[in-house]
Amino acid sequence: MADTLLRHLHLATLEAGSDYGAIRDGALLIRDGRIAWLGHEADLPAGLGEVEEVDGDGGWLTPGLIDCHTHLVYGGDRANEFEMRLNGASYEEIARAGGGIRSTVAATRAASEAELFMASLRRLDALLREGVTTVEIKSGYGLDYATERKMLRVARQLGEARNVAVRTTYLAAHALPAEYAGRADDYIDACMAWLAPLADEGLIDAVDAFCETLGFSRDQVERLFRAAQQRGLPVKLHAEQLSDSGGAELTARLGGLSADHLEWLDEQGIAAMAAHGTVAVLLPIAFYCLRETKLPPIEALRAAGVAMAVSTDCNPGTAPCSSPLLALNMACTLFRLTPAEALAGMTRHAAKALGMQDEVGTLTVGKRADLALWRIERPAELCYWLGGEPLWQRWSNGRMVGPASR
Ligand code: DI6
Ligand code: FE
Repeated sequence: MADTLLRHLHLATLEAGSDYGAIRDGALLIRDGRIAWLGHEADLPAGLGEVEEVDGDGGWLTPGLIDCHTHLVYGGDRANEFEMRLNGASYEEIARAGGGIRSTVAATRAASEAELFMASLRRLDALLREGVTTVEIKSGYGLDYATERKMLRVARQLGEARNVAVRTTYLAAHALPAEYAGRADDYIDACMAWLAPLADEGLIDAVDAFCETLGFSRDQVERLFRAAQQRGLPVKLHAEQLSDSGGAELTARLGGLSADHLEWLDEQGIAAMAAHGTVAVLLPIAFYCLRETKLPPIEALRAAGVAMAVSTDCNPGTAPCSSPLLALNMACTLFRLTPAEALAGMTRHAAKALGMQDEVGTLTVGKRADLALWRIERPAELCYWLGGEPLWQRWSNGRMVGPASR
């Protein structure tokens, strides 16, 4: 494959430091799927040999976006519950009518692998149209072996069907299925038993859980995480979303990749995350949809130097959203991140949240050429516009794969 030279564009390298790591009037060379050179166009090395040129027409090139926390494989949707609530039904009434996570579990169990794939592909394609080149996808709407496996298989199939890197996360400990009512410890044992064969099949890249009074206790999460770590799998946690359960502190202490949500995170949790380099994954769409009022402690996380990632949380209950750009906007408007922080949160820090920081997340020589080219005049526009389809081109593994599907 001939080398590709992207020129007549500006680079937002997102390397550490301020101002997006911007290089105006830049150029970037792709060789063998990797970034081989980047800098000011005026400094292009001589004797590049035969290259295929792409004229960026003055746009901005960023690392491809990384959506590091999604539940995008699921059956059905919950639009009916949204409507019921707005017509006055309470959460309890909806739950009694079989609603909430349980309704998604029922729909996901009922869907065939092909149906689940097609429904999820539409959501994935929406992410790609907004510049995503890496996406994390969780299981967690199966809550039984066969359906957790089906979800993870579909996630892998999505990665094969499209030019995007998929990281799978095993989230069987998302909710207690009705079959295990009153037996949460037994259910954690089951999650641990399912882990081995699913990992052996190559279906699991990381392990997650929902640590909450509604979900699982710290002790239960710790048991599951130790089993994951014995198999060499990294861990991450839904922590401190609705109350302070100390989940972030646990995850940090175990050397986990990230703690996610964090509205109720306390000082101790922040200190532990800072000490262990655990990434804080912020999910402003879920905050918005739940009409939360308690903000995650952004200023304290910033002061402690904790890396903050931003993600869609794409799921049918609390974030029916497949727009990473909307998540960037809400990270700014609701959580008061600067646009530079938000964009680092969906590139550099999101890569770290997936343990992929040596491979993707910044424009750096040697990293994979996963890139997004935007029709914008300044990087802050990626956080500013609501809609508008600013993506122009996407590269995955050095291949130009267009703004849309494929
Ligand atoms: N926290 C969330 O926001 C989602 N899961 C979780 O642990 C909600 C999932 C759902 O309601 O379907
Ligand atoms: Fe989530």
